[in-house]
Amino acid sequence: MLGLEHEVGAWDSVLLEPLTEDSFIANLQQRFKRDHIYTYVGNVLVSVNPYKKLALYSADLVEAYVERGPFQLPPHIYAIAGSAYRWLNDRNEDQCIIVTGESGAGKTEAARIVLQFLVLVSGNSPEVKLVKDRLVQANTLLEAFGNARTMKNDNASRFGKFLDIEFDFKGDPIGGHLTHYFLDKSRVTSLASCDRNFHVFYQLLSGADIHLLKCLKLHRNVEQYSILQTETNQPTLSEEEDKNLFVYTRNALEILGFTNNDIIDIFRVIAIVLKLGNLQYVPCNNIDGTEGCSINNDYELFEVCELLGIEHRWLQRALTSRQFEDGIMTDLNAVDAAKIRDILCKTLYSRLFTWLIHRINDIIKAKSLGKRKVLGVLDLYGFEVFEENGFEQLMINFCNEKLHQFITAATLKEEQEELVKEGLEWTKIEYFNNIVICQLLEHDSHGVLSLLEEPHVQSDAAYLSRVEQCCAGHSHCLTADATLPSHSFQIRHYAGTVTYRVHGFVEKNRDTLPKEVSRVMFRCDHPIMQALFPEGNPKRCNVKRPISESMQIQVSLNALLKSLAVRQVHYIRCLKPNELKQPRIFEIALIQHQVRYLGLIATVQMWRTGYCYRLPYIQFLCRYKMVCGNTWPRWRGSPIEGVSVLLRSLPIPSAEFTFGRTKLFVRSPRTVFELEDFRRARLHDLALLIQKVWRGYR
Ligand code: AD9
Ligand code: MG
Repeated sequence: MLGLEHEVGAWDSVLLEPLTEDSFIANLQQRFKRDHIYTYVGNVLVSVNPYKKLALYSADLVEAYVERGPFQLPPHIYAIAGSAYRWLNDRNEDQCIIVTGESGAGKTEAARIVLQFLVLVSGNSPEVKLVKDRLVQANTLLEAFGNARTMKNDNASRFGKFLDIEFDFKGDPIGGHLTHYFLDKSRVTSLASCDRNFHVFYQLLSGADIHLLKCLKLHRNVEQYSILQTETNQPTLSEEEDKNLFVYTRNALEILGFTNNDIIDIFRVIAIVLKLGNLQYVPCNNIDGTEGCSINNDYELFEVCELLGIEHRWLQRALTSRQFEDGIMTDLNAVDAAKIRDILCKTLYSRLFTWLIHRINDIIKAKSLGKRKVLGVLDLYGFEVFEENGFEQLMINFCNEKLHQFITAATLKEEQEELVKEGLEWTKIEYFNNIVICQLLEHDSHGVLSLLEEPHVQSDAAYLSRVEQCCAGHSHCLTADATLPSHSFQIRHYAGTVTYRVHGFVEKNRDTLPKEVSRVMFRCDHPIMQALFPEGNPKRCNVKRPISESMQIQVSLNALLKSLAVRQVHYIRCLKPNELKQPRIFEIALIQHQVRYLGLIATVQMWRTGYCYRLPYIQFLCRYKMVCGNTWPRWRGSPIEGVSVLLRSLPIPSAEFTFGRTKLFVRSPRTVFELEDFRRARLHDLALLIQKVWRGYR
């Protein structure tokens, strides 16, 4: 159990004296060495990944954090989750916890700990327990299907996840909703040398019993499947681990209410992807002298067709020929046919993932109507830069850039602007505003992402040339430079410089599955194919072309950030202490880099001189006038005078408050919680008084 007496360094960096970047990092390091991985910057929690299991998470500790409230116990994710939960219940306001940090910094673990807190802190009626079980299992399931090992992280999230949990007036979860962002589907068919494919492939092969394997026409051996092969092939997880994790994944499906048939159908799609990926094409000459191809290992295709429930000739024709608008069929050469095979594998997998999320959302949707509040947890993929970076990294880093902009605007820019507007004395705190990079990426007509949408950009070379025309000379973009590798451009992101190779950009951005393949998939007997390939329905004419990946991510991310802007937001900033994924190693240079780009020193300065909370006078009076007790409502006058009277009656030092033009500013979070405690105690007294009067009346 964490005890106050064993604290190391400063809990809250705001209290550091002197405050410098060095003292800030030294404090984190001193605490990290003693396994104190959490430190506050005001009400922001900084977490340094320990890369080892720590005894920091238990039902007892949850209880302690609930009983004693935040800021009375050492910094912890439970304290942040506890604050959000309290605000939700006491103030009836929607909440959000944003977890940030680069790949491997500990965001997904932190999000899991938040969920664990919410599960432990809320009620235990059978209905509530069922909702909680399902929320937890949804998380487990999505990790199996949406996470994979990369060079940076053995359990890297390959999709962005926003889980909104709905609560009733008692503070019990009654349902939830998941939103996902851009799945890195390209890894289904192409893996970097140290990476693995999505966990579920390995889990299924190791964990399925012999009957299931037979039913899916699979072999246990990973080496049999080409989409699971890399040059080095060093899967980190052992077969035993994958086998155990398969039990969790299967359990998750069962607890979420998927029937046995549903589960087999889902794994059948995984088996189809594995076997499709094995198809080999050999070139052949057609009678008319053109180049065609045939499938070398046709037995795989026969099995795929059995699993799909479709005649072999239909799929074989769709995979080896192409129909043009005028109805004329031509044979594909082996290279193009292999491309279609890969697109089909990726489309099948990513649409299965989306289908799973829709099903989960139906299952976890709140059943009861009525007033509810939501607490969301945002866990995206972290900023990443590899030796070679492609379309996926651009999408992922774009998300991080936008999120960073949101946080900077909320915590540094708007905060300072408001202080000036309210007439408070203020020395401006300097920070880097990455809006310039966001504009470089998503400018309406010539942003790096918008250029991908131009109708005449039909090849990677055409795209690169447009980037060179439109972005050359931008302070955060480098193009056509002798120092760059060929076919690439470079972006100086808020968190580091990344060189992107344009290979595959145009194709990956558009959903280019040929119509005839969709039509064949729609005709399959497999029960979910019609849902996965609706555009293949011959009765649906004029189906709109699907929106491109980059447009989709821009639209959905902007919608998310808009919705977050009206919530009370809490921040967990995760730091990665080393690139070796090892415990006990704290690389100062690596931490310094993250501290700088996250703007943490500016955040500490903001907190030292600034205010954690503000409320218009009239709202402050409405909420807290009751804590004045018997002295109220003797006073009459303007709201600001009322607030002065109120504050004089409280045992809180006046230095904690500053009067602005229209709002009262409060310095430390501790004071806000004190005010809330006074209010709660007063409400309790009033309830007792009412009971007494009521009894007397009866
Ligand atoms: V990514 O952007 O999805 O690639 P994350 O999500 O930031 O990344 P993740 O939470 O997956 O990183 O953490 C990486 C690994 O660090 C985990 O698999 C754990 O092995 C380890 N980790 C992270 N946080 C903790 C913790 N609080 N305690 C122990 C941890 N280990
Ligand atoms: Mg993650």
